[in-house]
Amino acid sequence: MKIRNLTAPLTALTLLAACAVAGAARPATAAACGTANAALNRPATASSIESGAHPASAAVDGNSGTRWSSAFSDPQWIQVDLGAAKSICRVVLHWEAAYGRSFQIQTSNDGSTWTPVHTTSTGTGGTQTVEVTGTGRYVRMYGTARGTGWGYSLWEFAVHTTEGSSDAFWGDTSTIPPARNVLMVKILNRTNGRFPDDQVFWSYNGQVHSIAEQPYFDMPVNTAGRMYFHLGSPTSRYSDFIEFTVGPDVFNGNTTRVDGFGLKIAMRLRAHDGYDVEVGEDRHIFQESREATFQRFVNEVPAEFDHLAQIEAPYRIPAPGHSSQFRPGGAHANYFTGYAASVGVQATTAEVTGCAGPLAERPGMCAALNRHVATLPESQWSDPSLFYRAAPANYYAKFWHDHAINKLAYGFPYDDYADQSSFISHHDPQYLLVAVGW
Ligand SMILES: [Ca+2]
Repeated sequence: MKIRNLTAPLTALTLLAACAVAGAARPATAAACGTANAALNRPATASSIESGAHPASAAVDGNSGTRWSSAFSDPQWIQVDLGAAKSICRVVLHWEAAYGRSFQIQTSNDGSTWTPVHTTSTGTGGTQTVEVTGTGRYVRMYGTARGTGWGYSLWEFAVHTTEGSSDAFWGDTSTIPPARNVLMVKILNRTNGRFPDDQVFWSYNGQVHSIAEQPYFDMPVNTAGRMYFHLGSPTSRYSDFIEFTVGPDVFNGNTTRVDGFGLKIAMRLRAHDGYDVEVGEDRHIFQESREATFQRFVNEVPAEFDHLAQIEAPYRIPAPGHSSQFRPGGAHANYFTGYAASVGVQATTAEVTGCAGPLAERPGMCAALNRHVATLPESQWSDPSLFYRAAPANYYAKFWHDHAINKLAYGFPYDDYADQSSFISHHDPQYLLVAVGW
């Protein structure tokens, strides 16, 4: 079960519970990818086996002389359980002669909902090293077209993670002091030198500090909290926030684009059990200039959405519902209305993008409208590969997904439907890193 974004209209803040686990990867550079095989001797299962001599476990036993082999049909899969959510940066497939020509590498937190992190239809067999960015407890090779008349057969299926590797983006985590409250929050200046540390401000519950004064905050239990960030001055219009609920032994929270984009934000949650995931804008967005990101938005969204990067520039890119052009009387007031009506929903465009009015209590339908899958059978509303394929769709939300770590973002209030949001939650938290960019 998932929560609605805290900024959603009519949100019941009490719905926040430690029941959801979303995760996103640290997009790892090759240098930051660990060398250990995280799949080694982990539990593996497969869609089928050719015979008892070729079990799934033979692909993760570290022995190059043993292999898994499937039945001679499509599709077939093999998956491995890493034991806990990990940031996955590389998968190595050591194919036997029976290789997969078309297959995906997929990740999952629950073993049932899968996210593709690599897709190919031109596999050539041999030893294939695939650089990926994803997070999950489970990693799966999902084959849809075999390269031969035989099945799929892997001598070894190796998975590499960022665990234990260094990552310049998040800096040195060994010096983070232990929390006396629930978890230690550290705010990082990732403005690429645009602002010095004494001009990067955070505020929470009446406290205001620059990073230069105080980069750490020992987070206590709270309900529906927000931490705000300002660049330049404590009241600058260059501002954004994260939102969270912190229990005695749990952190629940997310980055959000539900209201708008103000600053590039990413956060990484580390727990004492090794859980270590991140969400928010990806490294590429952090690295490029603010001007480039605004221009990227204009370049990538359809014309109806261009103005969002202009009407509050250079401070914000507001969500569609905050633009008069998408409201009654505006140039694009009818952008979603016909599409919504085609599936029996009488809602304004702003009600669609804001999951308000008749959609306030309909998470699935609101998400389906925003993602343009509403006319498909409801059974397909949770398939991310079908999302945003045609207009009308919430291309504002799509943009933030396209440029988010693991493509997870809160682009509209019910964007947690089908596990697409940037919500993360874990018990026994150790620290939360928050990167603030320009
Ligand atoms: Ca083997």
